[in-house]
Amino acid sequence: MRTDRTFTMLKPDSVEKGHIGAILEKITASGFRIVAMKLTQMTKADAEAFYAIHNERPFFGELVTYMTRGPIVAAILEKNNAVEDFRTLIGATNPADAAEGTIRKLYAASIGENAVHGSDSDENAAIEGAFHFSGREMF
Ligand code: IDP
Ligand code: MG
Repeated sequence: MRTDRTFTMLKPDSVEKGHIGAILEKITASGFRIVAMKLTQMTKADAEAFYAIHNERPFFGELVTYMTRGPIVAAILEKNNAVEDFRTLIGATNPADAAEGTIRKLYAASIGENAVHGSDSDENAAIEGAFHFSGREMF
């Protein structure tokens, strides 16, 4: 399992608010190389599958509605220690708890609408990247 790649989504709130450029600038300035990237919109079935691990949680319906309401930017990112370093860059799930300067502190509105996704393990980074991209879309 490679340890130098992670998967991210700039969630619908980030796209709606015009934050794509600022967030990508922060990501690349932090040393991540873009391996794959696209603007896309998840269907209800896509979001239910992507977030299947959360399907018993009380916020699951709200999460699926949010993640499907508009386009997202999906991307695979490369850097040494990518998963952990990207989680540090995005900050805590709840922006109220996120460290100063993190993407969620800067751009997230709430624990639900929290601007960005970052994979939580190397295994999930590979699964999530393959969910959105074919091998010929990775560079
Ligand atoms: P993470 O995105 O920081 O890994 P997870 O616990 O994996 O956080 O939750 C996945 C996503 O579900 C969050 O990013 C957020 O959009 C949403 N979510 C998590 N907890 C809550 C909550 O308590 N209320 C509403 N939405 C939530
Ligand atoms: Mg998570």
